Amino acid sequence: MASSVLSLASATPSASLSSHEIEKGKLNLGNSSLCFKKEKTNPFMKTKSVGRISMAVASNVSRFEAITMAPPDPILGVSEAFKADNHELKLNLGVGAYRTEELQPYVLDVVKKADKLLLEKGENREYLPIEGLAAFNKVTAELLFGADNPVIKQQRVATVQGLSGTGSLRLAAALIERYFSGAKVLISSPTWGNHKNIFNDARVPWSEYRYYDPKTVGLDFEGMIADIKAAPEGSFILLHGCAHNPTGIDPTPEQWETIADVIQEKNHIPFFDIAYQGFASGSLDADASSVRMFVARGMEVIAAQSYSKNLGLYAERIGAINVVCSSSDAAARVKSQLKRIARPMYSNPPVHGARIVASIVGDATLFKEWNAEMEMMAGRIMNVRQKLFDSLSSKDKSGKDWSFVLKQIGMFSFTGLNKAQCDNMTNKWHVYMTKDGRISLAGLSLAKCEYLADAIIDSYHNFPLMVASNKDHMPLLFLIENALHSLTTHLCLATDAQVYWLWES
Ligand code: PLA
Repeated sequence: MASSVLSLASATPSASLSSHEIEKGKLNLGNSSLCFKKEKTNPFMKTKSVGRISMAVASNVSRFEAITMAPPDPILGVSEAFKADNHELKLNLGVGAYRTEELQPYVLDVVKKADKLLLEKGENREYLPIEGLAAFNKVTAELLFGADNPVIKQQRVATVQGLSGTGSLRLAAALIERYFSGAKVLISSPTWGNHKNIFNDARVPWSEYRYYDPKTVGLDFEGMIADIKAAPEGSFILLHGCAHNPTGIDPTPEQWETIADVIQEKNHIPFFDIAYQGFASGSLDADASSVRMFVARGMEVIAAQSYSKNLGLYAERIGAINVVCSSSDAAARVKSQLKRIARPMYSNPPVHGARIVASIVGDATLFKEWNAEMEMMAGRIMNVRQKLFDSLSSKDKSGKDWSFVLKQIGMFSFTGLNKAQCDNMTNKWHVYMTKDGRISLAGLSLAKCEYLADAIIDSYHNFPLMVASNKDHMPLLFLIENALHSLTTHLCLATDAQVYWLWES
């Protein structure tokens, strides 16, 4: 906030101000009392003229006074809290970022090679066109749809390089807002936290379809289908192409077919967010099969891609938005409008990461190496998943079935821990995670699995009982907060002396 400032400025041409802008007043300077004229040009800055001397007095009130403090981001804010903790056992399972077994960030060898080649070749730093690097746009569409997909040959895909997955989703949201006024986007419940922000900021109305069933710790397929059927005709249905975030639960190939049937019947538009291609199964092709199946049906499809995870290009902000249209003419028009939206937002996208992607995918040897590294990363996460399950099963003597950990795929495990239990994970065990109960297995090492299992078992079994009996004399407000939270997000079942909290979507 600005402190009070008294400045002596040159004479103010008060004569040039209209009479209603000048107000007569008095100025006290120490013991002397002087006449002055107050100019009411700025309510926060009082300019005082004494003869040829004018004094600007900035008041203590900031013009940004009405702006309140924003809460920390539920995902990226976790990393900030983690950094501030000095405990030696602390573990960051918040953001979905791949770490080595030593829990260090990982730059893919193939990215280092591509970097070196680009350096040797000598890159210029000219602006890219608004739609991004042409070589990148070509390979990114081919990676997603398959190089020999007819939609590519027929030039029916409008591809624009976006600011990674988030920026690409935002472009599509703006397109929807501009050309499908009033149309709703249906998002899964739960979904990646930022989806709601993206559509809110773009002023696109959204509602949720059922996705996660806490009772089976699996997909609520019937609920999902019913909600998609009930949506107003022509809605956009946001689908996670693979490795659903946060649940790690994907539909089976048969279920995907049924989802496509319903979307087609209702004339909805499928909108894929595919941020983990290659990370779910280790295969780029297998992970794109949901998107390709919709396209093979002749449907118009929107798909946002990200290279943050599969190439580890997080901070390079590399991704794309693809709109598959029923004609090349429509695709050209859509692309022109996407460019029109991008230009005032950020003008044009970053070049270096786009060149990395284009050179890796465009070179058979590097492409092979990338696939091998992606398999290695996906494999490490699967190993950690197995070890966590083994540790939970052997340490927990309650008979609880932890097999959901193995059934989930991708970077995350959705533990079903409620907010109070998540708080216990962080406050007592220094395990940093999002409050929806999601843990990023990509941030876990084999060596830390037992520690994590101890933390989960403690939080799962002891913490609800602690709240229920208040044996630790928790402050009343704390209990009320947890009770309110439970009312809204949890189903509370009391059996005998125990209290079980079941996660509800
Ligand atoms: N879509 C989904 C489903 C995601 O999970 C993420 C990233 C993105 C898009 C966007 O990623 P990008 O902009 O980096 O390409 N989700 C992370 C990070 C990994 C985040 O929240 O930004 C997560 O921890 O959920």
